[in-house]
Amino acid sequence: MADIRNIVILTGAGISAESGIDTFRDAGGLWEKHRIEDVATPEAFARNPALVQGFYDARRAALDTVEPNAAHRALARLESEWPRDDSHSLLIVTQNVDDLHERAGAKSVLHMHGRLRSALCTACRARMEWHGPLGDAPPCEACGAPALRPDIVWFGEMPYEMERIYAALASADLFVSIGTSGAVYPAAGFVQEAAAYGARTLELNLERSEGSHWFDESRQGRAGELVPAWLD
Ligand code: BV8
Ligand code: ZN
Repeated sequence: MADIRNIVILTGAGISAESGIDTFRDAGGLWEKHRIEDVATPEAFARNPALVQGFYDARRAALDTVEPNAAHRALARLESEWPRDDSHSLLIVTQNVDDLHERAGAKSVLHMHGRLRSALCTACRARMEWHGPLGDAPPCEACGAPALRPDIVWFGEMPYEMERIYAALASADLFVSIGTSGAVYPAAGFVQEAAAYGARTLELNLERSEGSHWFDESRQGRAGELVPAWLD
């Protein structure tokens, strides 16, 4: 790792699996209990806001019952030891909407698909920290309207901070993907973007993913073991 100055780490649901948070596509995953079209699109929210609010209220509440695992802690340690000068950078881009990276101590975390513990006002577009349920239509802290939705990027919506992500990929020496199936774009295309700019690419995942063939190296195993081992 000594020759690495700029690193981008992409994480997906697999890094939180050992903390007890459902992944999306494994057996019994979130999407098995709900069809994506039913709960994770703007159309679903317009059609049945109570169902969608309930789906996210349950997942937000579940955050109180889980803890970061060894993989989250290993990444936080890597970040704390990363050189702090303008010729080094480390960015964790997560597809996850949980707060386990932050609770493990990571600071440089970019939630490209939003966060469970944030609410977005559909009236004034304000975003605010939110830990309770949204299903009972609480008023927006900025404009007072009962118009808060989960601050989650749904299918068909633009992920957050894409320019910042592509800038980081363009200057990365190393791109590491941890616990993602490579099924969802634009995240699934980041490995090709980074490689096109000359980054080395590494995948750490329980099994081979849809994107494994794009990586210089792909290791299979549980994140709780693979990530600390990668950093030792
Ligand atoms: C966009 C928030 C355009 C929700 C998520 C038709 C209509 C509209 C769009 C599309 C379309 N067709 C295609 C698209 C594009 C679409 C897409 O890619 N669809 C896929 C299904 C084909 N993408 C979008 O819509 C994106 N937006 O395209 O906007 C646009 C452009 C310009 C202007 C405006 C708009 C937005 C996508 C974001 C959707 N929101 N999340 C929520 O969380 O409820 S995506 C959702 O799936 C998750 O957030 C997650 O990020 C993502 C991928 O899942 P993974 O994280 O990879 O999890 P998964 O279960 O799939 O895999 C887990 C992996 O971990 C497995 O490989 C497993 O082996 C491994 N694992 C398990 N245990 C462990 C482990 N690994 C290690 N250790 C373990 N212990
Ligand atoms: Zn508002």
